[in-house]
Amino acid sequence: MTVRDILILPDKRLRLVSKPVAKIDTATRALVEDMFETMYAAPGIGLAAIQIGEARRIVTMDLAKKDDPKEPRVFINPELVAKSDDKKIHEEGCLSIPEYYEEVERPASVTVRYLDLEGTPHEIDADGLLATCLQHEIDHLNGVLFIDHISKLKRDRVIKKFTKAQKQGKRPSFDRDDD
Ligand code: K1U
Ligand code: ZN
Repeated sequence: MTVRDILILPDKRLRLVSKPVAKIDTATRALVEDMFETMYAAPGIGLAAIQIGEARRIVTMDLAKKDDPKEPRVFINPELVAKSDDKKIHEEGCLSIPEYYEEVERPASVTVRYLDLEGTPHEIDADGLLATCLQHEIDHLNGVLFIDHISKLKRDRVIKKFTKAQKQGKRPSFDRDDD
């Protein structure tokens, strides 16, 4: 098991559309282990495989509260099959856009179909943080970032800061009151 490097904006690979997993084999299981190691080390509550450079439709997640037992979840080939008309605003962050947080409006509840690590199909109805996190991660599988859901003005500013920081070999800093 390895903690892998997380791709950071403006890495172009974050815009790739990931390919479905055709067979859940040893390599898939090894990748999932690396994803959990990387997600817990970050720390984060979710991770899409493309964030460690693997363009496959795999998501790991753990929404357990700090100090509670771990609740690792794996979603293979997750599909959004239904979404509510009512919307909810939630503050989001992204391990590929470190230290930048912004409010995002998304459907309040969703239904997601996916396979578990044994290849068994499931369908879950999600609301709250699970709904937000599932939508955020499924977006990653389609090359979409949470900054694509905010104003163009804010998005362009974030991309500019990260692009400049990358050229200087630094990390950008954000003031939470910046906007
Ligand atoms: O996909 C990612 O980049 C992971 C991201 C997931 C996410 C967070 C918030 C809303 C939607 C999706 C993160 O995990 S950012 C880090 C984070 O939220 C966190 C880290 C440690 C403790 C609690 C939260
Ligand atoms: Zn993210």
